[in-house]
Amino acid sequence: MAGRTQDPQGNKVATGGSVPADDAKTSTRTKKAPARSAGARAKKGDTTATAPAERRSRGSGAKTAPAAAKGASSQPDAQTRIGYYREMVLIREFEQRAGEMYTRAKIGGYCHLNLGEEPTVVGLMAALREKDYLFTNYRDHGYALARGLGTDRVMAELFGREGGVSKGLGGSMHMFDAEKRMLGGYGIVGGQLPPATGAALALTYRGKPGPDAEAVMCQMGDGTTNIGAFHESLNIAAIWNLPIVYVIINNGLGMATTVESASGEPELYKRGCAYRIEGRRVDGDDPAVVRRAAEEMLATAREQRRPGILEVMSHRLRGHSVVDPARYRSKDEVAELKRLDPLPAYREQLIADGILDQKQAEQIEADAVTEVANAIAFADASPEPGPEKLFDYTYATDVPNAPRLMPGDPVLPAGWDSADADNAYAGSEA
Ligand SMILES: Cc1ncc(C[n+]2csc(CCOP(=O)(O)OP(=O)(O)O)c2C)c(N)n1
Ligand SMILES: [Mg+2]
Repeated sequence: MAGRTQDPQGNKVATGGSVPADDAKTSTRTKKAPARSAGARAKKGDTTATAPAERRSRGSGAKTAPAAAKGASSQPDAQTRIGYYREMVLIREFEQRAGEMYTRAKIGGYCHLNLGEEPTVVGLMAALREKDYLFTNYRDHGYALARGLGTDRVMAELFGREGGVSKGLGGSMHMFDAEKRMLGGYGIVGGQLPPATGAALALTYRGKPGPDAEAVMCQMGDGTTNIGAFHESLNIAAIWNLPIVYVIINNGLGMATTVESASGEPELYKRGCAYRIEGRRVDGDDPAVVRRAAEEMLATAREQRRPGILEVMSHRLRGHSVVDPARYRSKDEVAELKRLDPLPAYREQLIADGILDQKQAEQIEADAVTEVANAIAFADASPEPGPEKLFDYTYATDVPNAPRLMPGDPVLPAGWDSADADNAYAGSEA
């Protein structure tokens, strides 16, 4: 059913695009024509999520994402919340220093930061189990850190050094670690969706559904929902019952373009309606709310092999990338974003709840400063990959291409000798 509901913890959430045929029809019928103007956006945002206990003001058409229902009713224990704060502060410090390192020309190429999205990132990564698989877009530093790839190795990747997670050959947009099951880091908008969907298909060959089954999380931005690969992937996931959760980080903007001006259905969690994929929208400022919602959708993926869409309402505090001064934002919008910054709010809440005192909070912040400074020193000391490394990681296997194999088939025939690879390749071209 599209409409209002609560999660098992009593947090208000919005849902849409459910599985039963009749409900799917109803939800399509009841949808209104989308508002197009910036002025209408704030009004529309107010009507999306379900009667929240507390609602954030969004000013007059600020280029910020509309708020989702706040879910503050049940919180995890003190240590977990302190742990969330520690992770969020580390990502914040990492991203700020990454921006600085870019201006010092230590980092080249593209560089997109997770500033403002820290609670969303931390909540999502807390929901993901070690054996699950993660695919993300180019705004991937925070995910790599929270997935445990290591501050040193992530910073070294930004610096393009051998000590980086992708041996310095990927850079900011291509964080990858097969052991941690973080399978990228994709620079093409929507590029992560088909391989993530394929990974979910592979899981159906590898094991049976159940509470311990593996699942895939595929993160993307709001703008990505207008790419063809989004719709193709959703359709495949629906008809083949794939264990995948598509997570849409709605930060209100794709570069400088608002969701409302780019999307026929700006309530993005409903965009699975056409494929009968359940969608849910949650507040991205609280890691516990994000975690619970993601865990529930992952459980459905594991146990019932049903895909899901989780829309997380978040903020992009700065420009699209570090070189974007975001001049399209008015002074009021910038001030509003500062007010919406979820990190100081989380800190204040922990102090108000008696979980943290000022001194402890400062210690957590000082620890992050030290850890990131050490990571910068590590990255600086790490050697650059020489040109001889250029082709070392181009192919995953000894064979250049294997388009006809199905998941589970052996890549190499029995008795294959890697010394034959060049001959075979030369032969295939002849
Ligand atoms: C296929 C393709 N088209 C355009 C671009 C240029 N581009 C890079 S990011 C971006 C906006 C994506 O916005 P969104 O999906 O909301 O993600 P966000 O940057 O907000 O995290 C665009 C258009 C691209 N990288 N790939
Ligand atoms: Mg966006």
